[in-house]
Amino acid sequence: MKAEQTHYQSCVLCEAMCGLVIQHDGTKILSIKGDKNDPFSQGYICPKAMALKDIYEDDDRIKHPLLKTDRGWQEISWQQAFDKTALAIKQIQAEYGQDAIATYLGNPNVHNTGSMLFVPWLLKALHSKNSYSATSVDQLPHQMLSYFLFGHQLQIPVPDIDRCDFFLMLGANPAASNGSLMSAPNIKKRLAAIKDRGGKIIVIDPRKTETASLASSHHFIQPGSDALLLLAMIQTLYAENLIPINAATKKLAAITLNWEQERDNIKTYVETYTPERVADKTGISADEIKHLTRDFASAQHAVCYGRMGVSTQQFGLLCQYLIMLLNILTGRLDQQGGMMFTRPAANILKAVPKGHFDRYRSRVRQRPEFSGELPVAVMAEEMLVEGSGKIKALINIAGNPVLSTPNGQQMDKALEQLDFMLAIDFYINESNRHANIILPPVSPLERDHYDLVFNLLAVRNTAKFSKALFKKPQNTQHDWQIFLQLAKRLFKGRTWRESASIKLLMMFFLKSGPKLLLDILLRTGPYSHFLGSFFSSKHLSLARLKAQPHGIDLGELSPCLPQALWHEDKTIHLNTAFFMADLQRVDDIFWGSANANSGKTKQKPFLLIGRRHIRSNNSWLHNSLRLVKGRNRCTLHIHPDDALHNGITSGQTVKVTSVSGAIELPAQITNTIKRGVLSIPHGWGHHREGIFLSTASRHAGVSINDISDETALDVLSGNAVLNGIAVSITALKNHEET
Ligand SMILES: Nc1nc2c(c(=O)[nH]1)N[C@H]1C(S)=C(S)[C@@H](COP(=O)(O)OP(=O)(O)OC[C@H]3O[C@@H](n4cnc5c(=O)[nH]c(N)nc54)[C@H](O)[C@@H]3O)O[C@H]1N2
Ligand SMILES: Nc1nc2c(c(=O)[nH]1)N[C@H]1C(S)=C(S)[C@@H](COP(=O)(O)OP(=O)(O)OC[C@H]3O[C@@H](n4cnc5c(=O)[nH]c(N)nc54)[C@H](O)[C@@H]3O)O[C@H]1N2
Ligand code: SF4
Ligand SMILES: [Mo]
Repeated sequence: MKAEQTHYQSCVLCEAMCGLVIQHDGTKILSIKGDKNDPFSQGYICPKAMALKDIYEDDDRIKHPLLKTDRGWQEISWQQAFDKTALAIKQIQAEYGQDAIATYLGNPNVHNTGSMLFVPWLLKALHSKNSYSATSVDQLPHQMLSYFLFGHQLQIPVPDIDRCDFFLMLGANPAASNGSLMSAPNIKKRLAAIKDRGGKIIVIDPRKTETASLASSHHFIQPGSDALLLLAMIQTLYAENLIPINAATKKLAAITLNWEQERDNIKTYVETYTPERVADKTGISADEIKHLTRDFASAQHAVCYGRMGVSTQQFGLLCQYLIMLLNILTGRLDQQGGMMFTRPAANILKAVPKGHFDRYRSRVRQRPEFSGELPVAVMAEEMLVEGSGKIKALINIAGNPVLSTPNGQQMDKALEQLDFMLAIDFYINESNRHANIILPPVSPLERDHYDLVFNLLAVRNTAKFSKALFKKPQNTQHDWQIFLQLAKRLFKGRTWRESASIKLLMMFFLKSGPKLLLDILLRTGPYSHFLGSFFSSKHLSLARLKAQPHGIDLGELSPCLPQALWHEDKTIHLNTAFFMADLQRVDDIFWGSANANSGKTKQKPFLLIGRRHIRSNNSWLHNSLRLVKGRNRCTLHIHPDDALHNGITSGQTVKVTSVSGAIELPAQITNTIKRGVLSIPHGWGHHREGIFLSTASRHAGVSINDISDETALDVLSGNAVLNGIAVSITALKNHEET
């Protein structure tokens, strides 16, 4: 046996960035534990960390480029794979135009340093308007909000959880997700600390979640009605004169464009949304809404935060806007214990476009782009509807749209009929089974890591460089190398300027990869001052970070305004007219003749929402035996009264039907869900033919996105509606124990 060695690195599986201590013998992983010396996570890890070992050892993981042939998948060389791919793309673009190639970027790209830095070059080489990503089934409202208010799509403030004493949380379940747009390892401890210092946590959720059970109080809310609750809270602030005049609100007033006028506009907009009027629609009484508002306004350090449950619903962007207004009106933005901006050591904001809106629209549904992306809910129709401008090919990078985007069955059909599909992924998932070529990058333990994205969204400023645990095996490629190799071939023969730019890029970066860029970002970042000049060895640099394998602490969040504003006039632009225009839709849906849900959805008796589990990660960790063993987790949560009323007993198979289709799964009767609401986790349903997944989970579960509705959008942002899907249920005869 070889000598045991210790390696330190950060986990890349979710947003919490936990520090790991990995014992290994040079080829095998012996154990993965939490790193007590990591200044951010301080020893915490969750059960998913061990999946890094499972992914590394997984025989189903692809290690060579694959070409689909009549005789099945054939291994080919990297050179062949790159050349074939580039040729196919060039031919399709020559025949059908540049927009005939679509790209879909999945979630793991943002957990991959090389992908973050180099995928823009591939996109640039393709130059297609059909650019899609998981953003529009996730945080698009947050990005649009930050673009409009602060002038940059990624200037997203986060809750200062460690110093707040009143945490109002809507549509988030960090006890299962470990926090999102709020990187906060060991969230349960951080939440417990709020209560220990005499503070309160209030959770608003149609489910009494793992987080809700840790909270001071929980309010069941009708899915999709948060905008009403938030409007009523703001109405109460005005009606009861609860808007404080203090240093915090004065500072915000001074840096907000047309503050007085906007403040009066808001008052007029919200006037009719009284707590009494919205109580029945939300399921929260008028008295509770008023109390909540008073408590929020009077707490010393309060913050209101909303995540997936309020972003991926019919009023995603309006909800995020109203949450921000609540924070701004009560002086919580940029204040200790409130919503604060971060100061990451390597700041990518300068390198990322600030954003733009509605420069062009999708062909079929005329949906506006945001910052060069169209909503993924329109991707399948752009592939299926005939006509000039139809998508003919897809490059799917670290994504699984068949399981992750609305109406997966339609997506499945759309991918099947493409002329060409390339997947860059180390698994053959439900989407990639339709690929012609699959290019597998190395696994997460074979690459260096610096978290460019989640340090931007972390509740404390820290920095850490993780060296790869294992050397990249010969004849394998990093994601970023794949992107550059393809970009090089696609740029060939283009204008002199384009060819020159890619040659220069290749010269500098094909060898150094992300490291050179990372070093520049660190040396030019906000912590350069305390460490000396650009070339000084004391400067915060990559070398300096490498010498600190546990990472370094850069302190708590501190006020960043007005410096963090990107609008030229250095003010916050509330843009009330743009956001409040959506109130018309609120009125139509809640008081008019429109259906309770947007899109083609017809009235149905139940509203369906999702859920996450600590041992799942979207659609792709279900081949790790240790994470999937035990009881089937892909169950239908239903309230006991609803079960009784519909003749459903525990474990009974239930057919859940929406306008998009039907799925069948076992019932789990629980009073942790609101009456009239059902819940199914996403990412399951691996039964489709042709995928590589050898654990029993191959046959477990169904995909909720087979019944979500691609036409249901948060119209203001284009984000998909994944929570609050109208469905009906039927109890089936067969009875199986769960
Ligand atoms: N109904 C419903 N649907 C949802 C959600 C929901 O709450 N409810 N959540 C949504 C959200 S928030 C998200 S982010 C999306 C996620 O949706 P997607 O991003 O489309 O899918 P993932 O399940 O994350 O699949 C990731 C794929 O990337 C591959 N992969 C992992 N690491 C790497 C890598 O380093 N490089 C490459 N090239 N590939 C890699 C994995 O093998 C896997 O096949 O799902 C969304 N869909
Ligand atoms: N273990 C695990 N961790 C993960 C992931 C994972 O799949 N598994 N995925 C990662 C990713 S990509 C992301 S984006 C984050 C997401 O992290 P979170 O935003 O914390 O996501 P969820 O756990 O889905 O929590 C959403 C909550 O919204 C509630 N909800 C649904 N509809 C409504 C509504 O209309 N109103 C209100 N108020 N609440 C509603 C749901 O019941 C649920 O409790 O998690 C990340 N971390
Ligand atoms: S919470 Fe779990 S999955 Fe997320 S970073 Fe930490 S160990 Fe990894
Ligand atoms: Mo996500």
